[in-house]
Amino acid sequence: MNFSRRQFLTSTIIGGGLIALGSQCLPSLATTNSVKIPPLREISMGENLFNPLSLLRNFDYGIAKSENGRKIREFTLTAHSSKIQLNTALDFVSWNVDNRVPAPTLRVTEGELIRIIFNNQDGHSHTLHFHGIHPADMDGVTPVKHGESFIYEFEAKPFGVHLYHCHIPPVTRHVSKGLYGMLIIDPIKPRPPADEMLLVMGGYDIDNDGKNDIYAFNGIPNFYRDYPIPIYQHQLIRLYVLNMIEFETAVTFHLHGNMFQVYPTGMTLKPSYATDVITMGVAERHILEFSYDYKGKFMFHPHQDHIAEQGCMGNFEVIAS
Ligand SMILES: [Cu+2]
Repeated sequence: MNFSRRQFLTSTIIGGGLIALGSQCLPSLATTNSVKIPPLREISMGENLFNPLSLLRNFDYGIAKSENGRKIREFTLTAHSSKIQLNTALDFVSWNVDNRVPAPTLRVTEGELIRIIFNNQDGHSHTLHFHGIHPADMDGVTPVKHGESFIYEFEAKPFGVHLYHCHIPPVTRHVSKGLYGMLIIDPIKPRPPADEMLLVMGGYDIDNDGKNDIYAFNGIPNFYRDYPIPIYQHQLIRLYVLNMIEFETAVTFHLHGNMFQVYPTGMTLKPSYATDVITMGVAERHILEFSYDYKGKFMFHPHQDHIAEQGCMGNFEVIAS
């Protein structure tokens, strides 16, 4: 596997599945609590510093601290420019966090204090703007220049699936270059055990003409089309899904051969409704839950089919449990 050094150092195989473990990442209770996760195949990612299969179930819990009786989750994130090999013919210079697109998936529990030490080692000014509830001076709209750092600190609330992204204008450019990621705030009472994973939809404007040329789930176009995500039949899947496709008003997420339960913005503990296609504007995100009755290969993709045909396409490979 061709992981970044950090991913390699913080990953291990447990129970047949690849999950985050180490000083930066702690195992998700939800994914280690009696949930079987299929093993991942070994994949060479060419020039890329990250691998979408390794991002899929990778949740960064930061470093847990206690200060004055307060629980703190501390993260260190660094902005870079680095090349992504989008396909065999196409390289793209991304602006990113920690040399990966999407940025690390930060995960905390409601009520904890989030502290993010943001170092900008890129040549451009950037910020980290978080969705959620926080004071104005933590809103991440003040530029952090090249070589400078800023510490974002705020209480994690409300529980749900949130996001963070650069907010330097033009935001369309800074986001479509790759500066976005997911922030999951878990409810104090954990959700039931499930095979948890995340999908972030993004678009790349290669020629800087204000239109996307190619799209992806978790950074690399068509990756999960070519390397289906193994899941077990009858296993509850909890999918954290986020739309970060700029230049499109909205896209949908459609799952084949199944229906999913929708927890809007992840802010409910009970599903609101079931469907097999959900419309998401830019920055909209949800928790979707489902399990498969049948074995075999099932697609997932936006039903704006031109977007699916230009890279935002994936498959689940449902295997007998
Ligand atoms: Cu930026």
